[in-house]
Amino acid sequence: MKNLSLIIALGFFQVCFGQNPIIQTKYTADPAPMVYKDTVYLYTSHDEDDAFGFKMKDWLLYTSTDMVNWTDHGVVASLKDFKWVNTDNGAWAPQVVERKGKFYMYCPMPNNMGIGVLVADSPYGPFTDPIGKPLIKNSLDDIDPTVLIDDDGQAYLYWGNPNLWYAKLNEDMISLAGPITKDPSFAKVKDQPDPFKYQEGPWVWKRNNHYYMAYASKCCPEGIGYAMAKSPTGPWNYGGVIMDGDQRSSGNHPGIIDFKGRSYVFGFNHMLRMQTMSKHYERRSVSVTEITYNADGTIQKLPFWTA
Ligand code: FUB
Repeated sequence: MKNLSLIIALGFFQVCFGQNPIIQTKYTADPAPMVYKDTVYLYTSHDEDDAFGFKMKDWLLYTSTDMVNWTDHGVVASLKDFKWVNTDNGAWAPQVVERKGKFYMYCPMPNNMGIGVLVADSPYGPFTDPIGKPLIKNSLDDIDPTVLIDDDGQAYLYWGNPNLWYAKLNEDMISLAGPITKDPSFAKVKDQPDPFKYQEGPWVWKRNNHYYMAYASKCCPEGIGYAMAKSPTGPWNYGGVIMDGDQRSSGNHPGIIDFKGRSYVFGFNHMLRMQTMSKHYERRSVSVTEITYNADGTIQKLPFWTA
């Protein structure tokens, strides 16, 4: 019966929304796309089907070479891969980056246990924990890691809700090369305007010498905002909104890539959950749509997820 509902939902959404949500056989969130060679590797978190509240045990992988057809590779990593994690709930938003043929997966840990890192020789895994402890254990903000490897080889790790934090990584990608800093551009100052409305889910990238930080903006419903800078450590200037919050999307978590000459934003929404009439709120669905950059590097605002 559950499968029948999903098939009906799939037909409905293909008529109404084209290919979105792109994953319709499982509930997925926190998309972390990685372009490697001619393929998009889409890592996601995974909302369990039978859960009430967040129930997230593992991370999934989907691949595509055309952004239309997606292959399901199932679970690529789970909380069990971290020996120092003693719960089976809390596999939140990850990101995988490649450096010199190795693949590093940065994973937030449940209950403020910090941010861990896994490494593999292939984007498909197997991923193992090279340090046996958290890479980041700094504050209650320690979720939602995102990584930039700059053109000079220096890598930066950013994370945080409701503050944005960052630190340099060593070339080994599994140790810090400097202090942890709370980014002042995104900081909320009492009685001062806060144009960024940063909440969580940072996603960093560099394009045409502009540094970008997209993020989920101001909760419930969260939209996708972004900032731009001339350096990886700011100062950041508010760029605008890529997508407004919408009642069909209580949260959000952007992942932005260029692939085969086009640019895309991934995120998630509740369209599949609403269609299947699920009462469980934390059942999300990854979606994707094209974005367009203006000549000055700013990003054109989109309506809600389109095909
Ligand atoms: O999926 C769990 C949490 O919800 C993520 O860490 C946040 O970014 C939000 O998507």
